[in-house]
Amino acid sequence: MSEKLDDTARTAALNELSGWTLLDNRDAISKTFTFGNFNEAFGWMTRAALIAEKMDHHPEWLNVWNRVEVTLSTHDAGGLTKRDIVLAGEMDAL
Ligand code: HBI
Repeated sequence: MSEKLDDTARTAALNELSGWTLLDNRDAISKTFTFGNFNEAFGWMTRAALIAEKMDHHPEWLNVWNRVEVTLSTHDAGGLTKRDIVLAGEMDAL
């Protein structure tokens, strides 16, 4: 299982990503992705879902038309781990 990231590691990881922020109320990162329409948003979610399933690491997310709000945290570890950072990077790259 992944270890929770310490303060130095999470600051470094967040600097490498763009647009992801730490939540105030729990040990997780989030980002809102905005697309041109629902089809684009859902197409992106489908591609992200296939990556998540391959990683056995799954997002918490909410879709409203062209917007997808994503929260990443490692439930097994009770907080933010390298696995969240890797999935965040894959989502950014899609
Ligand atoms: N997804 N975000 C997240 N965190 C987890 O700890 C996790 C997961 N997907 C599958 C998974 N763990 C499995 O290892 C089992 O706990 C189901």
